[in-house]
Amino acid sequence: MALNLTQKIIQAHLASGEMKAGQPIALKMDQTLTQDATGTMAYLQFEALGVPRVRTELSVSYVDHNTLQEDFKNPDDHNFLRTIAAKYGLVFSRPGNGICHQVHLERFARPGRTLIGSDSHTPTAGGIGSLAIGAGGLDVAMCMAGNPFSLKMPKVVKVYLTGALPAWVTAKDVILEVLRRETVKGGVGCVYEYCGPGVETLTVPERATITNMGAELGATTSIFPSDSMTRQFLKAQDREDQWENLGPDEGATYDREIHLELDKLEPLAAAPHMPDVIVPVRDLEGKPVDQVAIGSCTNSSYVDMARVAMILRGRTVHPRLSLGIAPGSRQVLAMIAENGYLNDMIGAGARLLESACGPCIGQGFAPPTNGVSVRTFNRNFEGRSGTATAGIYLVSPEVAAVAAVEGKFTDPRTFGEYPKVTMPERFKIDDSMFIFPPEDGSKVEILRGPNIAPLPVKGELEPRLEGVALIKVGDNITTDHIMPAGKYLPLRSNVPEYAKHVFESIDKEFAARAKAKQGGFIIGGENYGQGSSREHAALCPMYLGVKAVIVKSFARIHLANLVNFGIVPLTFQNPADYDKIDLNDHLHIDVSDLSRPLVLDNRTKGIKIPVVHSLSGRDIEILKAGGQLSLAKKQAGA
Ligand code: MIC
Ligand code: SF4
Repeated sequence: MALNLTQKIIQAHLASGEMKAGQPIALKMDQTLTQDATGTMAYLQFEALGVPRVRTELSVSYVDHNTLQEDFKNPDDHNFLRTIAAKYGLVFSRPGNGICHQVHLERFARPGRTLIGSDSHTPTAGGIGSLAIGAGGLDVAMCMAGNPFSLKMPKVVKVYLTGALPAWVTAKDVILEVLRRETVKGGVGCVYEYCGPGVETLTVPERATITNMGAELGATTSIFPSDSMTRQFLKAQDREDQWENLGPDEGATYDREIHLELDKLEPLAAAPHMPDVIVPVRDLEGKPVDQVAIGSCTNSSYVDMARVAMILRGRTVHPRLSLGIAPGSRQVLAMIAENGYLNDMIGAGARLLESACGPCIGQGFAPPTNGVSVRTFNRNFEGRSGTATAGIYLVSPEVAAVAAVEGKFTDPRTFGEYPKVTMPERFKIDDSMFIFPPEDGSKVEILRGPNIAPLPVKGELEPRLEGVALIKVGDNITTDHIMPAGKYLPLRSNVPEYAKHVFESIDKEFAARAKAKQGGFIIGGENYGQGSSREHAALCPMYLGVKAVIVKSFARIHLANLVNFGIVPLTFQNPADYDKIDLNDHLHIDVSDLSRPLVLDNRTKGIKIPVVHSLSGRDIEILKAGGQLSLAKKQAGA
């Protein structure tokens, strides 16, 4: 049977299940990655599994999120991560080496390999032809211990590209156009597989910009074929031996198809406060801009930076705004320094930020009150920047650089000649900021700072869940709403402290109320839990006693995280029943047999509401045990 590329890689890694869309499958994972903000938990969980060394082909621990170091917490976490990597056989990417997805693409991601990462933008590696999936830290820990990754067999959407991008139109505009058509929930349960003659016009970093932001579609992942362009990139990274020619079989079929004519695209922006609120930049023409930020795992490659530098060359950043630039990796930074591009940036008055996530996750460089911030990032959720009143616009580096010079939105096509930058034939390769693990790590002492709190565990699932509706939220609630990052990132290793901030931006009293009521229920709308992979959005509510989350629909990673931490995820059989529950209503449900039809009893209103779930047999087993870790320990004991 002719297979598409996604099916081919899945088939080669299938540990169990059948390749039928929607059916549970398990995949062998060749590589794992973590970053520091999700990594500390992931390694505590890995440690609890009692496995002496990682059982993957390659596992890398990056430090890129939590780098402000306002006190001992972040540097303590870094020491913990460095020592635990050495103990268990992981490569450690030191702070300063760059953003995990950019660095992984440069140095480790491989065509045809599977990768699981505790960060939702792990699909960046799809740009090189890797099947790369974002997940919660616990799922990554399980894979590091050699278990396969469980998921539902995705549908495969063919994205057929024709033509070539015109001047000033970029890979960012490709994915913004896909988001315009598909929306932030359109990709749930799907892999976006890019093909067609337009593919060969896109370089690997351009492809990676597209697959990176596939996360914003809610997709399982996105992938490009591995072709001569991929080979060139690998060669330039001194890894040509890792190249494989990979693509769909002749006559492969797909579940759905969309067609994009690259030559018809124009510069686009995602307007506040969702990545699918897409407007052409020409419609924003003249709108004053208060801040510009260039970087993030979406748009911080060498060519992105070089083009920005050429736009800035000989000019000065507009007096009304501040421009911050974070090159994606030390490789990129070193190369723009060598080629003089850094001088163009400094000369124009750009503020150089660390090669890290920085403002993308609200770690500094917040916009002013009511500010219009133009960013090359991938998420513009309300408040994520650190300024509740700011509006974030997501654009290409070119649109951002032009706005920085002009002080207002400007259609870059009116700015002048498009700067020509070619991909380097050879990147500057310097792996000295990776620490490779010793053969035998058993004697390594793990350093644990006082901010690293023990893992909270939940008991077995109670047969009957009872409590009040602790909060009722609308559609598209993000994990940034549930568990804010930014200034609270240093609390990632300390669940009891972090849990005090659950839902803070929506309802300041939530955490106190949940504790006082000894837990209860969360009621939500469509696409609940979209965005990041942070399992704290399940772990901290679990710590506060949340028993079940009842919504119209879930985002993939958050749904898995709820199961992993023993919170029962349910959906309304009839979405209109959402209206039949109000804040503080007293609810009751019998979950002693999750294979039977379930009825939620709203005792305050005297109404019975049918609810359903999409849990696999394995999910139910995990829930019953009180979470994945409890189940794993139980099984190990048995
Ligand atoms: C994000 O972009 O939201 C993050 C911060 O990278 C998260 C991970 C986290 O919350 O630590 C993600 O995308 O998964
Ligand atoms: Fe870091 Fe932002 Fe990318 Fe998340 S989206 S990994 S915070 S750069």
